[in-house]
Amino acid sequence: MATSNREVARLLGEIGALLEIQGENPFKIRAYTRAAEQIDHLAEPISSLSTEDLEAIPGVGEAIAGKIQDILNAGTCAELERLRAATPPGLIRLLDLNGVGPKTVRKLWTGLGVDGIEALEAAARSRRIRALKGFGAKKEDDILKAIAEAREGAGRMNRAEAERLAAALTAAIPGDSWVTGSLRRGRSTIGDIDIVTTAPPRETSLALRRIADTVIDEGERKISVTVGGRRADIRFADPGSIGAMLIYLTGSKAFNIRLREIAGRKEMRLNEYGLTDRGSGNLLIFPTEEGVFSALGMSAVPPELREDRGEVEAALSGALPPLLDEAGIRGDLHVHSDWSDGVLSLEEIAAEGERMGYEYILITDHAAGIGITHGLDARRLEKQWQAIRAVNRTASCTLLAGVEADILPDGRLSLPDATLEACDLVVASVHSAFRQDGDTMTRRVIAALENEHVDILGHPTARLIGHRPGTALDIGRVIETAAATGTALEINASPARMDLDDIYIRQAKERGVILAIGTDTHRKPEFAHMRYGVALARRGWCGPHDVLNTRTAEALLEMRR
Ligand code: DGT
Ligand code: CA
Ligand code: CA
Ligand code: ZN
Repeated sequence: MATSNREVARLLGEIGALLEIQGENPFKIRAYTRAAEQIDHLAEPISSLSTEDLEAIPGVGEAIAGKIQDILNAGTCAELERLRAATPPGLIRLLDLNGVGPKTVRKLWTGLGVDGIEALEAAARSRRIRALKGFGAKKEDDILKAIAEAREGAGRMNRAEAERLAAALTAAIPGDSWVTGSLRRGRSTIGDIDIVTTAPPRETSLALRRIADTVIDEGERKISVTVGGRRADIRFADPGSIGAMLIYLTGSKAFNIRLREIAGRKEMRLNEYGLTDRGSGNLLIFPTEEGVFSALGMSAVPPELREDRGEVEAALSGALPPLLDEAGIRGDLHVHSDWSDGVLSLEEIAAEGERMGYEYILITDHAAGIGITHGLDARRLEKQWQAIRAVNRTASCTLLAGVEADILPDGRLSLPDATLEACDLVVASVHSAFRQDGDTMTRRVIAALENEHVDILGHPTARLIGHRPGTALDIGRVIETAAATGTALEINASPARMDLDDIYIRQAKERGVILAIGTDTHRKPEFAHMRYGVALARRGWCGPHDVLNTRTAEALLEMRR
């Protein structure tokens, strides 16, 4: 397979970062990082470009064009290999830490001899980092936090991968089965897959052996396997007592512990089999979760809330919040067409919207910007509006004429105000210079929120699960500004992003900020990712009034005026 634009961009970016770690010429460094940004956003495959076209890309001169050719032919180039050989390999991994860029890595390396994540953690814990010029106690804290985050995220699946594997497992199991664990709770990332089944253990074991890579552990109560390189735990249960088992295996662990306390207060003991009365020693079993909750004197807690974040108290006092559900979603607020980097035509998008039962879809093609070579400029955007109007004449799902404008590194937007003003709704997002320090990034995003034409901040932290940490954005300040300016924050439902995540969604909601769920669809199957966004919104305690997607198209347009 041809080397993708993303891969070429990644390797050029690595050269730029290594040059910076090595303290080489700033102009040379800038050329590589600029070329990487440009190539990441090229509309056509870079392997199809002539040398002449290559050299026409800003930042790409004769020298870099030659290296791109080598990368396309061999997957690497001499310059990259030279730099890798000269740099401790652990240093490159430090760049994946939130808020750590090449400049920081260079200082840590030259100033403290830090050569990897362990050495960095030791330096932070022994308070040696604050002594470096330009660093302080806060930076030290941030570094420790980033290390903890990186460990937490390591090796976790995104929801799409986890769902695919869970579906293969439940299809193979000869009987009824239920997905539990973090997947059922709707978390943005999944450590392992947990399934409860009433199928007979022996047959289940035989069936699973046919699709599993390995069987890790097998017993009467449970079998653990790996499929597609990922772990799955399958628990056996009797239909008559599956209620307590579903609760136990759905978790979270913190929620389970709280539930046991509640049982204890009622002189009962809760485990995965049922409730035991302390006095009589009788075991009460339940065929449903609701039965268990009701015996504990509380309302049934929706799986997405089961994190011990106040939901247990709310369920005990009958005060669980009303939650958003998929049926209440009237439309998708982030969709790309073939006018930019999507593959669907406007007609196909309208047809898909109709199939999903949507009243509207907000078309948000990329606007031209730094690093976005084939985004729409004001003129093409106006052309697109005509095309949208034409589709709307016959489609039952209305296309809204939006745009995904770029928030440039200095906080300006990539389209003139007059164009933004003429859009139905404007999404603005960060697509470049992800490693800006926290203060610069926060000011950049706040500047965009303060633009009166921006309605929604797209994928606020710009993280890519498993590939790129979120930016060093101060989300608390962004939430304050969003509340003050009435700008919505996106819940980007792409399984690769899940951005904002649950905790921030809840903070935003509590400050009165409106959320906007968008799938960031580029191809047809991605419309279905809406359910991941709804689950995240529920995890953030959002009700129907907390998201824009439950409003009618008229109400959305009204909001603009
Ligand atoms: P993950 O896999 O890291 O995404 O998160 P979970 O929540 O799926 O966690 P996992 O797979 O370790 O365990 C599945 C459920 O089993 C968990 O949500 C609650 C329950 N569980 C696991 N360990 C314990 C424990 O030590 N005590 C209690 N009460 N429950 C546990
Ligand atoms: Ca799990
Ligand atoms: Ca598990
Ligand atoms: Zn975007």
